[in-house]
Amino acid sequence: QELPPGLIAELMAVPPPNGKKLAYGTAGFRDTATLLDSTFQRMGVLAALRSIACGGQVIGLMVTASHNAVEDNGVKMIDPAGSMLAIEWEGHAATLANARTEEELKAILIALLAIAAPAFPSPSTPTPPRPPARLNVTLVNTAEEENTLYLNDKCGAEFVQKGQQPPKGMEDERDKGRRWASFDGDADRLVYHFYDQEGKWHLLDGDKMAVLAADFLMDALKESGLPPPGDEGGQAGDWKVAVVQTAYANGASTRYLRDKGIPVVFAKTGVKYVHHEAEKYDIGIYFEANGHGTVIFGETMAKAILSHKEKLEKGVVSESEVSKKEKIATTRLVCAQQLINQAVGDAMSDLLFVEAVLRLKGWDIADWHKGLYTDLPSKQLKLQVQDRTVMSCNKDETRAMTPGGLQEALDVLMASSAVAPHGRVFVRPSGTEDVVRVYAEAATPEIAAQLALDASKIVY
Ligand code: NG1
Ligand code: ZN
Repeated sequence: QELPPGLIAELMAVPPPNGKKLAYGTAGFRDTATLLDSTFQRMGVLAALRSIACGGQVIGLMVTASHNAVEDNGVKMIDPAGSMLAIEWEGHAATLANARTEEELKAILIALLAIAAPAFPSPSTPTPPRPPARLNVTLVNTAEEENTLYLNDKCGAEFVQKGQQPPKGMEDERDKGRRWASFDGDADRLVYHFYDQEGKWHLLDGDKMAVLAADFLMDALKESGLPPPGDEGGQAGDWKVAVVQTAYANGASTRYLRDKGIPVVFAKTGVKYVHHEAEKYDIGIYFEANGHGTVIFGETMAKAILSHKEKLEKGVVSESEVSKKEKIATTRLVCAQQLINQAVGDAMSDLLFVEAVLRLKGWDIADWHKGLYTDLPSKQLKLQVQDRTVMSCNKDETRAMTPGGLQEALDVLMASSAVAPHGRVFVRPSGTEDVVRVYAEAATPEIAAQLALDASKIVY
């Protein structure tokens, strides 16, 4: 196997930045945009090699630093199933990104070509691209619209959710009652928002999606008549379904789920932790308040749903009103599994899922907003501290373990009658920024803001 002529020269013309070791982290390469020219070019080459290794299937390259400011940039590679790049290839990516001399580049590329296309590659047909589905959407804040618009600048899921404010471009939307969605730069976060009849703006965050999904799937599961797991005995309720939340989940959503008998478990903040926890269930539903999330179905459950559907279709079960209802509910479970991206939270498939559920329920966004629970007012702050590593938390990050005395002081705040009922505050060091985050919620926005402020004073 030979490298295409001119490739090395092209790559040598864009050298990697001096004195910088580039690393492929959990979210790919992330750095200041000016340092990543060579990396972007080389990831294009690596994507081609990875595609060869996957029998010609489509490989994705996501170009953005998610919700970060426009000066930051990032590039991560996505495998054909829509999941993160296979772990062995993360190392290849880093080696290629850091190769400096012509010889180094040549050696690594020849080695990768040999890995990607072993001497006698078996012929395989590439997957044809699927025809795009049509959805009638209005786009705002696009680059074409305005030359001065930057990614995530006064718009995007982070701006809307953390700031609890509408994005730029919504000024004329009052009175229209339309529903809007905000993604982040790499389209793995989704939040909804709208103006109500009175012209008041409302946010529907990840918690609202988790509850909508849980309600819908629990109803479908009950109505499907799906037999319990295992060969004999048992009850339909033996299937393990849970919603995984983080400490940032609005307390009203947790209460709503528990009141409905839907189990809620808590995991550490960050997609990898919540995803991992959700994998322990037959149906694991997870959404972070900021809009990351999805639903995953365990293998046994997925198989059981399919064989139940077959049985119903073959008429093994009698053709009654009950079985008609069961068929519809089972089809819904099958479709939900196909629509939702189970590899990773994905704003586009989450959006299609929400749209489908709303349509089936006959709900508009105001119904969704009012129909489940009312958010407790909350307030989040970011604190610049000298050394955030002195702070550590318990396993699900609901309590601060160090420095000593911090949690006790927060407990005193929460016990005060001024914040009762529903007052809750916690602090944790961010895993992605050099800050400590403070989250407070309470019965009114004023009390929540005061609670966050009082907690900040304790941290400083
Ligand atoms: P940190 O910076 O550790 O709070 C943030 C988000 C997480 C997750 C990660 C990226 C909040 C409060 N935190 O983490 O939910 O999205 O970025 O994976 O939104
Ligand atoms: Zn993102």
